[in-house]
Amino acid sequence: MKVAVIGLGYVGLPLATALAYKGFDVIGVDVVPKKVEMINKGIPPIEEPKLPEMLKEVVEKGKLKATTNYDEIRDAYAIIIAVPTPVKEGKPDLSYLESALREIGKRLKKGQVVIIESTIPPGTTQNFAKKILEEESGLKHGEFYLVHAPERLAPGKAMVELFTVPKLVGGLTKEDVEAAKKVYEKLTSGGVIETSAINAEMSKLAENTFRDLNIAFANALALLAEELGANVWEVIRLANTHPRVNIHLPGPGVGGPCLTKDPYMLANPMKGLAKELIITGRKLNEYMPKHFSELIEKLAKPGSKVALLGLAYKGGVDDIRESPTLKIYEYLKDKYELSVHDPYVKEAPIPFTKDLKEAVKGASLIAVVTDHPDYKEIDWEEVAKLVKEKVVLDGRNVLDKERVERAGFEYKALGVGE
Ligand code: SAJ
Repeated sequence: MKVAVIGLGYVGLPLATALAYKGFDVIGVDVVPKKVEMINKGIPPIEEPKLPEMLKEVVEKGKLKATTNYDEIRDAYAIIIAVPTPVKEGKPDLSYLESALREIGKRLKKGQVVIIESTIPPGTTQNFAKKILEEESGLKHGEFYLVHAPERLAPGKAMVELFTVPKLVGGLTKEDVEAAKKVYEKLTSGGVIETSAINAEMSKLAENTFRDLNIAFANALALLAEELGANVWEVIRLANTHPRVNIHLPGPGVGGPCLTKDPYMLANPMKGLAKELIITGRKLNEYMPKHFSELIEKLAKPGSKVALLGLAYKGGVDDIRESPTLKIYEYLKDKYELSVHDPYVKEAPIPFTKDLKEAVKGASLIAVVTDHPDYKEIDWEEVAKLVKEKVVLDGRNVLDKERVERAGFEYKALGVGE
């Protein structure tokens, strides 16, 4: 079965590779020629565990071919859209989606199924995508099929979860769902869950908004714990021993491309208190980098060197999209001599080093921003020899307090009051 994937980024490339791996003949379309060239050589332009080996294999077998030419989608059974749908100042920008839909619409044939994997505001499949496809193709929905099957890729785990996580397939009609099911039932062992387009749209946004609000609650507890002299990590650990409680973890900020935008897509069409609830949670999470910067300012004298550990938006990945570190860097760059360390990141708009010794040399404060597993293994006795002042601020509760203190450091943590 031939399948086309439009947009070969963080979602589209792992998906195209996974489909090819499962035996589909995949055409990947992207507007960036350099990306297409790399993919056709079997080299992924993004970092993702297991992707390099799998991509190389499917390209060598001729199961995945990338192109900039939309004409190659003509004889595909399904056309899957995985283009970005960014949110700018709280408002979704559907321009990439629109241009993909127009290009597809111009070439759409009877019987083809169009699948939107990109995250979209509720109602987009019915009120936006269907209209554009009908307008461009001259066909009526029913002659072609249309579903929303939201991507659920967590960077770092994509090449595992694509084959195991249940897939939501939301159609405008039963026939839509049946048509798209033929693709996904061969891809994931997690099964296909059939629903309507509007329910799929809302549930995708609900997943990430749930997580964002839950983290905002944890951050609210952290701020209170700092005021009251409590320890938020202990508070959450205790609360989570209740069988029906699962409070997430606080931190210096919530990054990544999903939790930072999906709550806005969900809240925009809401009204009153419901809207306020979600936006307030988001704003609280957006405030955390500033709060963490203020904690740093309490511990380090202006002009001294501060080492920020972690530039990726979450532990164990090289992805810096919406990383809290970028914001903390902005707040503090004129006040301190900043060094930024990250063992995974390859490129960034701010200076950083992979060498921990270089990062901490002469520092008056070491602040952990990202929960990279590597930070658990730091040799604090060695670090103690390099720093100017022995003070550590742990933003993610990743360090072993006793080990840090044994090396003579003063240990401070986000969410822990005096
Ligand atoms: N974070 C916290 N506290 C926590 C958990 C996370 O502060 O308790 C922070 C992380 O440090 C990070 C941010 O939140 O900065 C986001 O990380 P994440 O692990 O929550 O998720 P993402 O953005 O990598 O991926 C999410 C996942 N969604 C859910 O778990 C519901 C993933 O499964 C989705 O596929 C992905 O969004 C997506 O593409 O929508």
